[in-house]
Amino acid sequence: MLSVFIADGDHHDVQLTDPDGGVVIAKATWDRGREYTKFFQVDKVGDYHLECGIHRPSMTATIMVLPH
Ligand SMILES: [Cu+2]
Repeated sequence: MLSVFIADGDHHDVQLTDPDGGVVIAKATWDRGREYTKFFQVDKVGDYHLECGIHRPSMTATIMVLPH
């Protein structure tokens, strides 16, 4: 589960991709003052990238998926 509260910046175009660049959470606009909760499943080990298309490269996050 990914839970994000948008504290700053009016709009963000956010997308989550898997280690091969495949889309896990489709690009959507997230707005200030709202909380977004997304559920997703991982089927690959590696780095998943959360990125805002408006504010990259500074507004990014990496979710590391480790082997079980
Ligand atoms: Cu942004």
